[in-house]
Amino acid sequence: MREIIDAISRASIRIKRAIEFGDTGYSDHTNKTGDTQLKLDIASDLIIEEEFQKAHSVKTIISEEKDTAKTLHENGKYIIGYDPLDGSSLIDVNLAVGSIFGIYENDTNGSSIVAAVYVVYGPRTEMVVAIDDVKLYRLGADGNFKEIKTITLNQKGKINATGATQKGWAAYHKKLVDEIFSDGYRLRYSGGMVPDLHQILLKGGGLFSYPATTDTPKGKLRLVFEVFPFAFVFEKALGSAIDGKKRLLELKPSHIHDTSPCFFGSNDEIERVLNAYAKQ
Ligand code: P6P
Repeated sequence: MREIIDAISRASIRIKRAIEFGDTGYSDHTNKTGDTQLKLDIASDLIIEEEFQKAHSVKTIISEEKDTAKTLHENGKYIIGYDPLDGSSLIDVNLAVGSIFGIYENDTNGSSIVAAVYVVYGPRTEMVVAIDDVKLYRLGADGNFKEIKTITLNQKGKINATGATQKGWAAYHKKLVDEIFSDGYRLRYSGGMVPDLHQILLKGGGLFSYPATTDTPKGKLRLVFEVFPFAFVFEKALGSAIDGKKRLLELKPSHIHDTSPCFFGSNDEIERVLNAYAKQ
């Protein structure tokens, strides 16, 4: 696992430079999910693939920016599902973005994830590694990541990050959101999954929701590259992650780009979601 984290560290330093000084224009390609790829999406994906080539424990990589899985080392142990540059369209307005990695054994079912890593490219470059617990690292002036602290969520938080277009929300979802705000929670939502969830983790808790909507009945966020890795992080940080009714890590994707409605948060807030969705 160490060589995988080292590969991600090297890749993140290269991606950080590409974000700061690279071409933020669009390519003439679209990914499997139909997103028009930024040149930075493709560049970040290539950087990560190059660094994983040096890690012989990586058997297969599955990227949000690739149509199919790619085998790197036949005798490798791990499958890595990753989103090389999540929220990349936010770079044009100078908001934080991130890279997300799920490390799996045998297959990419939620129950097969054994570690998760994400990197936030913001005012500072920070990496969070979840294996047995959740540790925060920060990139220093010397070009090395230094451990800062262990992250754990409180039982209850103060932040409500409400994803998806509101006109597409179900009435019971809108009622849940309004009730949470009426309890004094503060709206914190940038449209970037990585910084939005990182804020909840570092501020001690709250709720991030990306529900099913009329235009995205299976939600928008991808199980293998985004949802399972963050579900693993939140559970290891003593929080919870559900699809509205069950643990996200109990799900099995029907294909590598499959999506799910998702809720990540402190246990009190997730309990409120379960109660609101149980009646539906
Ligand atoms: P919406 C970015 O495009 C992304 O995939 C996630 O990073 C983010 O959480 C979500 O989409 C935002 O989607 O529909 O709320 O703008």
